Amino acid sequence: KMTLTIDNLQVEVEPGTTILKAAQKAGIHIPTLCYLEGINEIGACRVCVVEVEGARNLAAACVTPVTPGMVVRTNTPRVRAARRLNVELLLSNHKMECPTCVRNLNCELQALAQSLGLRQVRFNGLVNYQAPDTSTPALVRDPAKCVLCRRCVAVCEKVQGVKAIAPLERGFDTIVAPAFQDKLMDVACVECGQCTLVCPVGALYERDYTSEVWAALADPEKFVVVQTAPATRVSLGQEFGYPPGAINTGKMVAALRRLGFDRVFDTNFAADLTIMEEGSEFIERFKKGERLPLLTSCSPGWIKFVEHFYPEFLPHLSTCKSPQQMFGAVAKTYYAQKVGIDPAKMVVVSIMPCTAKKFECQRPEMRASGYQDVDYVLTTRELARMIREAGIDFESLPEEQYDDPLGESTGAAVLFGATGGVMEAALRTAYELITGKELPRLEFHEVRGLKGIKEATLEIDGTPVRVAVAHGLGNARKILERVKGGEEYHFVEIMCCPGGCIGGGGQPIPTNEEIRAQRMAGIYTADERMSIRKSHENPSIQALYREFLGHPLSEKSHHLLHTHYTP
Ligand code: HC0
Repeated sequence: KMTLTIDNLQVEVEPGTTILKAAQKAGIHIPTLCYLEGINEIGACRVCVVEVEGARNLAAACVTPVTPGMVVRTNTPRVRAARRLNVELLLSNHKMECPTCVRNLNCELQALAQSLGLRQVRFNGLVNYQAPDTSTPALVRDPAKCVLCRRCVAVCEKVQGVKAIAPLERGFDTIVAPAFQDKLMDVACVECGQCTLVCPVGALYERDYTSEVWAALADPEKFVVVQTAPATRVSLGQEFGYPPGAINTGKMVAALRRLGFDRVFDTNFAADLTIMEEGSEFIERFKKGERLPLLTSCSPGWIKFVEHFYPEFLPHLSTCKSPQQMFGAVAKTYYAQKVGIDPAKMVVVSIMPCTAKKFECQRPEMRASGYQDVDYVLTTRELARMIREAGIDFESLPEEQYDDPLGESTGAAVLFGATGGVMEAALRTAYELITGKELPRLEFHEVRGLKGIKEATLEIDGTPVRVAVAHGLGNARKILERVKGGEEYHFVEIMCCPGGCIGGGGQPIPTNEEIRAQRMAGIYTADERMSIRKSHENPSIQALYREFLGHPLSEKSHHLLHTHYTP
């Protein structure tokens, strides 16, 4: 331990601690912008400068380690002037269109300018007015708003291991972009949107489809059906002042009805369906010892990652489409027939915590119904915008129920929203289908929690089944390398985003480690609250097989619910 003085307070910390961390310990807030704990600690923006006694220059608190007896001042005229000047310079080459910016009122630069008392920008810097990159169906990159903090670059490289973007050029010409300033569409970007979660400003954000959805809702010819992803029910509330992880399923359903959707259904229904199909696929492959480990296939950023970086693993992917896509295919066939609606007039909208789902629904493989199975994907953030635009008071909404039958689901399905959930849901069903016995305990704690890689060996009927779970593509890479190195697993769940969908790139901002943990707790509570907690016990799924599909892995199932990804 060592002692230093910050603003006349004695602080005791471990050697190697930064001034920023030491100040936090003392309850002193030092503003930051480029700093992202453990991911981007580069001292680039110089917003966190402080005075260190005896030093000539101001020090960036986020990267300067403390020394014994150090005397730090965080709130002097010189410090305040420097911080203001640094932010003023950032604003001088920033496209300031705050009232119309997607991040207005949730922008770190705006908040900084306010908290530092900045009232004017005296300089005119060179703004990069290059047109925003709208080449992908999922993301928009606007260089004119970029403050070069490099948080997106760090997340893309260090957390996701993708490296789609980097700082290019020098000085005023510096730009964060794909190599050679190619379009995002033309590089190995997986469209996960983790960059949009860490961007402090409006330089990276989701491609917005709200106007298309408003138009469909206003069209009397269209029958507009909506599905909500597992993770959205524990995150949407954050946009309306609820604590992260608060379970707002009923209010979300009520809001969607008030927006005018003709039917409000649940992706969780299709998650149960996925378990029936993927569980059966696993049992089949496990028995034959074929193409093991089976890799889950429901996370579209992960699929794109395999396609770009590990095509040799494509045969290992489950042939199951994701629940979002299974839902679309079932809605435009089974449900349309059941209620006598022309699928050509049906519009399927998804509310997802994910930006890559926007890409997924436009993939050519996803037209099994004869139409594009899912028409539009809105992120949790876009739904919040629609609710606000419609003038709906979220807090005073009643708790409403999903419509039948594609709204019925189980506790297993909601687990999909957190890392380990698909595995746990699959095990609940696979165990009972293999053994014919009831599970002695429902929870598989081995695959829960936020640890990057989770491994377990479970006994099913005396046979050891070795499973692994990874979230965040950096961890996915590690697992795939282990498999290449000879490590034997039978079943591996991979989710593209840290934490799984609760940490998806379309979730409310901020999304950080603490918030992920809170949303994860919400997911487990939501599971406990369900009266049925195993996918194979969902009566509406049983009816779907009885009335339409026949049985899991039937010909019809294969046609509608499965696909193949080819290199
Ligand atoms: Fe997910 Fe899904 S669980 S990917 O994370 O499998 O996005 O929430 O909707 O499709 O169900 C996202 C979340 C989904 C799908 C489901 C899966």
